[in-house]
Amino acid sequence: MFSKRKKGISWLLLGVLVLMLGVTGCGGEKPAASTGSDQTITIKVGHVLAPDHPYTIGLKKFGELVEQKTQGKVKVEVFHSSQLGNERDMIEALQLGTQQMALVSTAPLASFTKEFLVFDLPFIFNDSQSAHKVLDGEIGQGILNSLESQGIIGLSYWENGFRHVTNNTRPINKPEDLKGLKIRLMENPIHMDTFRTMGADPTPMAFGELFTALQQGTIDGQENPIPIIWTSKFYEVQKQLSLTGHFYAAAPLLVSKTFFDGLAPEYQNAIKEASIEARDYERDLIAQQETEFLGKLKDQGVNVIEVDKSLFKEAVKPVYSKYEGEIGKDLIDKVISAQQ
Ligand code: EAX
Repeated sequence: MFSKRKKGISWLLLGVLVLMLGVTGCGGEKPAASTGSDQTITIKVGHVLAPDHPYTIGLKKFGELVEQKTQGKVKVEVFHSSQLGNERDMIEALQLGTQQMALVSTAPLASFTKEFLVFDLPFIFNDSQSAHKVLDGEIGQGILNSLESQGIIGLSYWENGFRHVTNNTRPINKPEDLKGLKIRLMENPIHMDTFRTMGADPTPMAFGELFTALQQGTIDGQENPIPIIWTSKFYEVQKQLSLTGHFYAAAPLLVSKTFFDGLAPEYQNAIKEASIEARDYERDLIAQQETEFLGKLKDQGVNVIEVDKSLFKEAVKPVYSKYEGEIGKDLIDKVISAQQ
């Protein structure tokens, strides 16, 4: 029926149609990325800690995983030591879309949303495993999702760790020993009230200013986990360490919603998967360093004091009464019972 000539024209038209579908993506597949499938996307991720802290090592691992999962199309640049600003600056930059990612403690998030306050209550978590169970479960994920209203996507909870008090004035064996000491804290109302309740003089300060303030003696002490006390060399300016473990600092890995929503689904999935795999890797590093570095701190002449934590737990009970209304007694009870 068809002449050879007409058949040839049909095949030609069919070829043109297939070519058009392939080029314009009308065939249904989405371009590999909003910036064009042949371009490399670079993510800048910032944090405030030292280049050898698990935050840095874990983020480098995250970058390797993302690059593998996207065949090299998405790369991650890690900026440590507050190179991109302090934690509040970076959270604001994510909201504006001027920075792609950040790894911060939950405490500074209190200035943006009240949802995370429950995690900043003193002694709310029994141990790291219990914290991971709550954070990685329904309660933690629900609170992480609340960040979307702030223009931020919380990918997973990494770990900063249990925080302990250091100072250069006197050994701290019991809460009363904190009386009158100027202690630097993160910018968080619960943290400030907790130390005020114990008689200290709390001073909010960005992490990047902390070492100099300790060195100059403008503050007497601070509180942070063992890996930070070692990697930020606080042992050079702080000779008393009391293992109070008064706060657990979770560290959500955050991405700008504006940036993330512009990525192709396959890149979004790669970033989500990598954030979980690297989270577990980073948590293991924190656990290793908490054990390894305590001995090193003693070798540097730090007086390490094992305190009776029940004295501190009793002293901070008024903080729960004060914040029960704002946080919600039912949420506090849920976090406690979820650890049983
Ligand atoms: O998130 O500020 C602090 O003491 C935190 O431990 C630090 O920002 C890491």
